[in-house]
Amino acid sequence: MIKKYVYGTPFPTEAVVKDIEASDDKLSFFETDDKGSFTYTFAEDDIVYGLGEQIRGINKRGWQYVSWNYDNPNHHEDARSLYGSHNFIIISGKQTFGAFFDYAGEIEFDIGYTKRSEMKITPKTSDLIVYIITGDNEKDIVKQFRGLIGRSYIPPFWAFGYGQSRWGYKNEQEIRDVAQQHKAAGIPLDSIYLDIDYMERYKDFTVDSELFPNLEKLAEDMKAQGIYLVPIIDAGVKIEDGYDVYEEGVRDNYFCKNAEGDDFVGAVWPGKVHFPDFLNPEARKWFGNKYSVLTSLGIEGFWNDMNEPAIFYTEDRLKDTCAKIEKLTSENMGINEFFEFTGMVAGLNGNKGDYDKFYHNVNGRMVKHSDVHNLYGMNMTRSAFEALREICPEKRTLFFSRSSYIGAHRYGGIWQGDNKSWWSHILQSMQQLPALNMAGFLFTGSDTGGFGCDTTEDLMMRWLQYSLFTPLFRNHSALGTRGQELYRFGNKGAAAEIVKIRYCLIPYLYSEYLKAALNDEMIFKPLAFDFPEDEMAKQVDDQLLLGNELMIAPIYKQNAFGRYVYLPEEMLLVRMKSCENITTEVLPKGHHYVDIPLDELVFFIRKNKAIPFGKAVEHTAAIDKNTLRLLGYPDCLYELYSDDGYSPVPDNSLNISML
Ligand code: MIG
Repeated sequence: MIKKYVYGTPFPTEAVVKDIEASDDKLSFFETDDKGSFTYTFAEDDIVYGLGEQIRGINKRGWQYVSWNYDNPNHHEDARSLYGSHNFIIISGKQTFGAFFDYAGEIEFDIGYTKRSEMKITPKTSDLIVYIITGDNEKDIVKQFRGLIGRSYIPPFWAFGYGQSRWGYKNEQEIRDVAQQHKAAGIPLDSIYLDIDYMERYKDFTVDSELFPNLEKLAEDMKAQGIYLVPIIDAGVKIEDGYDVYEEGVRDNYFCKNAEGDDFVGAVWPGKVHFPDFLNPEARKWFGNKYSVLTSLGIEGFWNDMNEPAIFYTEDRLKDTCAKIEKLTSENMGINEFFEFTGMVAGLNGNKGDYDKFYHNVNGRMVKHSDVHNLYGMNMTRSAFEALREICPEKRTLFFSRSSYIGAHRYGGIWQGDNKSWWSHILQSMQQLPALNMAGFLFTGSDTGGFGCDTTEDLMMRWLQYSLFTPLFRNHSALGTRGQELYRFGNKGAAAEIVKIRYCLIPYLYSEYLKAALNDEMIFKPLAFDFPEDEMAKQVDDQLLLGNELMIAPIYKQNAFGRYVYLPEEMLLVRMKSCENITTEVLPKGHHYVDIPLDELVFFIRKNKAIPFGKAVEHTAAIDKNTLRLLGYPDCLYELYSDDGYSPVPDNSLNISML
C-alpha cells in the first residue's frame, strides 16, 4: 500500500506518474518536528537500503548523505553527494517499509550519523511529498514503488555490447585505430564513445571539421563493422556570436536567467556558457530537437554530461575571489592567509552559492535554481528522449546521463561517474547497483578500469570480470591517464576471452533486463531480498543476486586470487576460462573459499536454474538466438524474453519463450 503525505507547496518533480490521493492520516513510522525533520528510531538490527547513487555499503546505516547533485570526482568514503538524487529508502527490520522523499532541492539523510540509533531526514524547506510504502517484503515494496514512478528506460540491444571510450581521442584516425586494434586483438566491440574532443570548441551539436572532417562517413564505416559512435553532449551552451544554439537560446529566452533577468553566465569546458532552462517545456523541446543534428549523421546514441549542472566558476565569484587574493597578497601573507587563499580558489568549482544566482521559467513563474537543483540533469535527458521519440519513432536511442533524479530512469540510464582506477571502486560500483535498481535505474554501469588515475592490467581484468554483468559495459578513462584499451595489455588474449563471455551472456542479460523493466523488478538484488530469513545473507555486501538465476561474487582486492563466498542455498559454481572452456561444480549452502585465478570468470547459478548461453561473437549483431545452449542444473528451463532489439517496446509486451 502506498500513502502520500503532502507538506507545504511542493514543486512538481514529475518523479511519480501515478496520481494518488493525499492522505489525511498522521504520518506513520516517522516523527516530525518543527524543524521539518522526519525522525525514525532504529532497532539495533534494522537495515537501510536505497539512496541510489551514493557512497558506502549496501546498508546505508552509519553516515550522513546529502542529495545535492554534484560533479564530484572524489567518490571517497567521506563524500556526501554524488551526481544523482535518489531519495528512496527501505527500512528493513523490526518494521519493514519504504519511504520516498520527493523533493527537488537539497535534502539530508542522517542515517545514524549524529545519533547511531536514529535516522533524521531534513529537507531544506518543508515543501515536499512523502510516500510511505508498505508491503509483504522488500521486493514487493520496490515493485509498488516502481509502479508509482513508471517504467524504466529500455535501450537498444546493441547497447549491451562492449563499449570503448576515452577522454582525449584526438581525431577520426584515432577512432578508426581503436576499432582496428580491437578487431586485430579479437576483442568484441559494439560502440566507441566520442568525448568532448569531437566538438568544435566544445560547442554542443557541432563537429570539429578539422579533426572529424566527415562524421557521417565515419559513423557509416563504423556501423559497417558493427560499431556505433556515441557522442557526448554537455549541458552548458557556449557564448559565441554566430553559433546558432547560443543565438536561438538568447532570442527565445531558453536560458536560465540571473536575478536581473539577464542570461546567467557560468564557465565550463567551452569557456563562458549559458545553461538551457530544461525546466521550461519550450526550451526542453528546442534543445531536444538539436540532437537531430547528430542523428541525421547516423548517430543512434548519446551520453549527457556536466548536467548537475557543473559550474567551474562564475564571473562574479571569480572577481570577488581575485579581489580578496589581491588584498591578501598585498599584505604580508601568513599561514592562515595562505590557507584562506587556497581554500577560496578550490571553492570556486561547484560552489553551492552559485546555484542561488539563477532562475528557471516554470510556466511563467521564476523559480530559484537551488530550489529545484536536483531536477536539472533529469530534464536534460528528458529533453533528448522526448524529442528523439518523435524524430526517430521507429527505434530506441541509447541515452545515459551523469546527473539524475528519480523519474530520469524513464528517459535513459546513468553511468556511475568519475570513479578512479582503485580496487575499492569495483566494490563501490557494485554496492550502488541494488540501490539504483530500487530507484528504477536499470541501465547503468561504472567506468570499467577506472576513470581517474592509472589503471593496471590486473585491476582491469578484475573490473571486466565484474562489469561484464552490468547492462552498461564501457571502458572509459580520463585525459592524461594511462591508456587502458584492452589491446594495450600484456595478456590481451585473456581480456578478449572475458569480453567474449559477456557476449555469450548477453541473451541472458538482455532477457533479465527486459523482464525487470516490464515487471518493475530489480536486476541486482542484495542476497537478503531473496533470502529474508537468512541472518547471514543480511550481512553480505560484496555479492549480489543477478536476475532470477545468478549470483556474482567478484574479486575487488589487489593480488587476491580467491575469496570467501557465502551461499544462501546450494548453487552451481561456474568457472570459465573462455566461452568453451567451462567447468561446473555443485557447492552446498554455506561459506566457501573459492580460487579465482586472474584469467578466470567465476559466478554461481542458483539451485535448479539454468541460463541461456550463446557463442562468442564480434558484436551484438552477430548474436544468434537460435543457437543458445542452456547452462546450469540439468533438465531446467529458462524463460527467455526476446524481441528485435530496436523497436520501442510496448507496455504489455512480454515475448517469452521457454528454452
Ligand atoms: O570535467 O568530458 O564524467 O566521463 O570524460 C570533466 C570530459 C568532464 C566528466 C565526465 C567524464 C568525461 C569528462 N567530463
